[in-house]
Amino acid sequence: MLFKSLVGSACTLLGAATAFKFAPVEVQAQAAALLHSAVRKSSLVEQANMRIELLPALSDNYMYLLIDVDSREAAIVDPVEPIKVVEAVRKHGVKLTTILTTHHHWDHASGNEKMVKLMPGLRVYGGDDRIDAITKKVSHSNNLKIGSLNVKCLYTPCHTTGHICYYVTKENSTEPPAVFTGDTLFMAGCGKFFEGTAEQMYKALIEILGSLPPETRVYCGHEYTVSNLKFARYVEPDNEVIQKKLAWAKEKCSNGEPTIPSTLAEEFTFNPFMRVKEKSVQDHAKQTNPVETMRSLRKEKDGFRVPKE
Ligand SMILES: N[C@@H](CCC(=O)N[C@@H](CS)C(=O)NCC(=O)O)C(=O)O
Ligand SMILES: [Zn+2]
Repeated sequence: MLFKSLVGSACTLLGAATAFKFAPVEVQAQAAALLHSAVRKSSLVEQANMRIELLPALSDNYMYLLIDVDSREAAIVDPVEPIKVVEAVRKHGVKLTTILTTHHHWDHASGNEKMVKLMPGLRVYGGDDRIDAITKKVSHSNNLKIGSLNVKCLYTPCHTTGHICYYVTKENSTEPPAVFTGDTLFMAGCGKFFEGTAEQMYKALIEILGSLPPETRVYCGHEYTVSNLKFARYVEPDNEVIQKKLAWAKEKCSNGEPTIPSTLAEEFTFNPFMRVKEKSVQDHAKQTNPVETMRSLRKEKDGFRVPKE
């Protein structure tokens, strides 16, 4: 699954990875990862209490360094490239205490063992026994702390049966919270239903994530925004928000900049999987029920050929 994603990435800069298309699949994967990592820029989202560094990894994954500004304690989400994490931790001069793992797939969890070797004593959280180096299995509504930040675990099974999203708040802060959504909610899309159903993704996107404050910033597991918005445009050709966002996302990607984060309020305006209650989306799917619309959209996207433009 992942080798394919490494060479067929949504945000292929200069199309460079395609030069390796006749090489063995492992070489393709390594070449694509190197090319992408070299050109994708990291970026920092700063708030008074919470600092989040977006660290591009592999061809289109994100790792996130979450820093509590008050205590200088930090957590890392899905550290698939540990050396990059260590460099970022040193750069910020923070104390890394925790790994937050969204799910067990290797493009998210395979750095855990090395991370723990490099920085012994790390707490490793996740919702699945298949997660490497896990020290504490969490479930829905479990709370943990990164310094003064509160992290609430949201159980969102479907992409995998043990998928967890992490919702981060700071008490008495007027600034927006953050949610790390792994491969459940992507900007303008959602994860494939590898181990779950449309009912579960509906619950995850609409009932659990969708009921967080609308200003919540969404930090997802992959840079798939351009290809997701092309599918969104196909579902809702008359939705101008999608067209504008697509032009913006293409520009960002061509500069090697992330399109992340979005907000939940924004997702409800352009993400077809968050818009399954909208008539325009239901009409496209030839359905009248939101869960059936979700099922139909996912099936359609699984076979969708992303247009060049
Ligand atoms: N469509 C992906 C293919 C890779 C893939 O299957 N990715 C998984 C996560 S590792 C997924 O759930 N993708 C969601 C989707 O394709 O809509 C891409 O743009 O590169
Ligand atoms: Zn993934």
